[in-house]
Amino acid sequence: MKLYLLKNGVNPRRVRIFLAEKRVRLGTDLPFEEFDMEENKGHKQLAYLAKNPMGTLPALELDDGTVIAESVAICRYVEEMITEPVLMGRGALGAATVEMWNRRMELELLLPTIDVFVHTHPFWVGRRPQIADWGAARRTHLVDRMKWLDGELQAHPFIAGDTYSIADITAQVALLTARGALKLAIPDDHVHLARWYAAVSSRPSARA
Ligand SMILES: N[C@@H](CCC(=O)N[C@@H](CS)C(=O)NCC(=O)O)C(=O)O
Repeated sequence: MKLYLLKNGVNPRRVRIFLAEKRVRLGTDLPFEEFDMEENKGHKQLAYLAKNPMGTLPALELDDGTVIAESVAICRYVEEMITEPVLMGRGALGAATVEMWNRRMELELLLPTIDVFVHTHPFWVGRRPQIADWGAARRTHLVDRMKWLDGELQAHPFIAGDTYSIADITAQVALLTARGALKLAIPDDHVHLARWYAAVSSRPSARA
């Protein structure tokens, strides 16, 4: 089995954190290869495109050659193989609740963060078409959703309820990127969001 990653990639980071929570040590328990957007661009070479024609990361190659792309699909596979700690919900209601929150964190936090980054950051000039108005609109959306999430976290310690889950990981990488690449930190008056962010950031997996 081998995991393909991209240096500094937001989605690869989700899988790295998920694996760390499952106590899987990259390189020791699971071989991996990390591509670099700036240097080798190995994910755009034929060898990788033959495995994942979309040329995106992460991807998990199984021993029989099967390739699982999409961060959540990889996490689902790991969740089924390593059942504890549960990160994708226990039972029908637990799994549905975590899925609901993880989708919300993808659609309402992570995708807007990536949109603002791609459409407004100098790194993407010449790499992707940039539409400044779309970037600005998505920034407004992201700010609005941070406020919404602050309100939600008044009622529960973690994103999907009382226990840490993949939804926390998705929100964590989104807000990490917002703070770093977009210079959009959690506002001082968002005390519940700040409390949650401090809690997830202090877990050992945050350094994965
Ligand atoms: N929906 C996919 C997104 C994968 C994706 O776009 N990954 C980015 C890194 S965060 C990537 O591979 N970018 C390289 C490129 O598009 O050339 C997932 O959740 O894994």
